[in-house]
Amino acid sequence: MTRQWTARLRFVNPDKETRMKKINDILMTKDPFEEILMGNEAVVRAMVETGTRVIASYPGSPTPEIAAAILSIPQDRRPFYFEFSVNEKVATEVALGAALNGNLSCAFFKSVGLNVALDSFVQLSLMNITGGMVVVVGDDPGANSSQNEQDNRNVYQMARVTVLEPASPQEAYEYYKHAAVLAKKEQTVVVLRLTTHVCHARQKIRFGARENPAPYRTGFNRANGPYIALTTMALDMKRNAIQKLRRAGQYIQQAGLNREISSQNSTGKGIITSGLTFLSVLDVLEMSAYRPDILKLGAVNPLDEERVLAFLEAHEEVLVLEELDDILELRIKALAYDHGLKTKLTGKTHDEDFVGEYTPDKTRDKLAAVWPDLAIPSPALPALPLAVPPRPAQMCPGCGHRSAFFAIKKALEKEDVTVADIGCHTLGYMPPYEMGEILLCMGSSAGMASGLSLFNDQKRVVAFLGDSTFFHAGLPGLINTIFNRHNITLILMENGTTAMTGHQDHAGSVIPVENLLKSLGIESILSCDTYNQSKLTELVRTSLAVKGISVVIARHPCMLKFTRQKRKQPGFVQTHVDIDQDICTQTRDCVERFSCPTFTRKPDGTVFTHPDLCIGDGSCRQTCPEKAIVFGKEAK
Ligand SMILES: Cc1ncc(C[n+]2csc(CCOP(=O)(O)OP(=O)(O)O)c2C)c(N)n1
Repeated sequence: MTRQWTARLRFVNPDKETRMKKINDILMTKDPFEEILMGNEAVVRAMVETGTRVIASYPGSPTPEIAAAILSIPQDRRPFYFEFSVNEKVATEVALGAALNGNLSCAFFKSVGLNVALDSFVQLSLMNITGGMVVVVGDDPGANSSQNEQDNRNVYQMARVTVLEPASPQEAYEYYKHAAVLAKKEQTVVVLRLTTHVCHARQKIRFGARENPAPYRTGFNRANGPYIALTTMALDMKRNAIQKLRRAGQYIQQAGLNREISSQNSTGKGIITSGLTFLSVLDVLEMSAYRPDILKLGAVNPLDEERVLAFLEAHEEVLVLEELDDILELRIKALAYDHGLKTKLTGKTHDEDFVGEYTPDKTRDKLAAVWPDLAIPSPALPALPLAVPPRPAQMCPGCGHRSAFFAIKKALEKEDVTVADIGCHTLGYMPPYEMGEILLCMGSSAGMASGLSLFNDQKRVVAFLGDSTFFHAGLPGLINTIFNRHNITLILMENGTTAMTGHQDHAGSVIPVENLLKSLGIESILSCDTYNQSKLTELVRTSLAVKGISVVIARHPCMLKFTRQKRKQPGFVQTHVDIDQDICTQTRDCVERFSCPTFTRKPDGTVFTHPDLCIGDGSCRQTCPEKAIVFGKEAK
């Protein structure tokens, strides 16, 4: 199958360093220009052009490149204030506070970040946000880098917020600008709903000019409120939110955000779609026997009922094609029912329709099932000459978490229960470590472990937690453990960064984790470097013998971050380890128990190392009972 529309988006990743150096110049250019940018980067240019003044975020895929692009602009040139907040809820609150001072503001985060922000987020539409506020949420259909593929469109109707959904990086840029204009005009919040491949695709985009930023404002005035949504006050504020949403609908119509792509030979058929699915539909219809008309919705809330009704009336059959849940479909069916329309409406018909991204292949299958006479050929991508072996996710060479898992496993019994949390250390659940048997969401390990420990004298319960997650949502669970005197061992995997999402800074750089733990009154806090494996094993054993809460801080800097920094130093020589084949007796502990990707077993049973993977850290050397792992020739 040819992919003309989705292929116009580029998914390649050129040399990151060079790109990031260039990107800040691009983002700060004064006059209009054209450039190939990633969706996430295009959003930053829109922030610059719209005069967004305060931006707050907590990292998470698919949006961390928004932060990377922002941070590529040196702080003294940055035309806005930016911070990584401690979590998504706080980011939303910081952005709101700044907007109540009169500054256009923005909070951005990933799909599940909205769950964390929700308590504050649902209040936003009730507020008169004088400066205007945009919330950028990166949904992740296909769960490419998330613990689920939740469809946040389910929430927006409840929260009574306007939601714009771009299909491409170009639209991501344009729609952010619309969101900003509307948010300022109505003194409200507008959501820009991105999805993974809109965030990460690259496209040549025509950008506008930028003005010098206006001074920061500090003009909060409670007379612009009410800002306290208590009892009956909340009802008037809700009435106001409904009015704003209605007026947002008028803006959406006037701005032409919902558009129709008409065909000469639609044969009375139409498709209503939005987001990236729209591009997949265009791709697939390149090869069809006829082309249904398309109504492409750029605004998923409020629904442009007038436009949708006119489209339904003009067609005998309409297919609603949307990724994930049947949000549009149910509302469109209700609309058709209310107006007594005879249009045949089809949407999701199988469980699989609710699962995964609507790639051109998936979209093709759905279209072909609903309208076989479209006669769309089956995917015609050439088969690969060799089956590519699956490559499971794994920790990087030299990762301190690997050393930790190797050491901790030695201290555990088979029946002990281990509870995972979210971060690079989640990979501890993979063989050969197999630690962390349950995972919910960020910061959930201490709470779950506490529940598991109740009435449980037979099994010891161990919870893992990363340091960024500790501050994000881990603290309440831990405080609950202390408060209610639960009996767990917490292993804090401290690597000094938010590793999994690209090494963002976190509160631990200002508030040391160990100090905070001590201040909570935990009596048993032990710590060591994870490369000191025998010591870590011993500390975990000691900790497991403690009744009540005990903590082991398993510390080692993230080696990916550390090695990248080291490689930039002049005269740096990469060292690596080798196997001394004269000593090696093929116990294969390095491959089967330590499992660093540097070690590979040949068909004849001998083991060799990959110098291109090995970072020369040597954390593996203590794992070999024969001491056959030695530093290579370049070792210092
Ligand atoms: C609510 C929420 N926000 C953001 C993320 C994205 N995310 C995945 S892991 C992680 C943090 C990992 O940092 P840390 O706890 O320090 O563990 P590390 O990866 O450094 O081992 C983040 C922010 C998420 N999964 N859920």
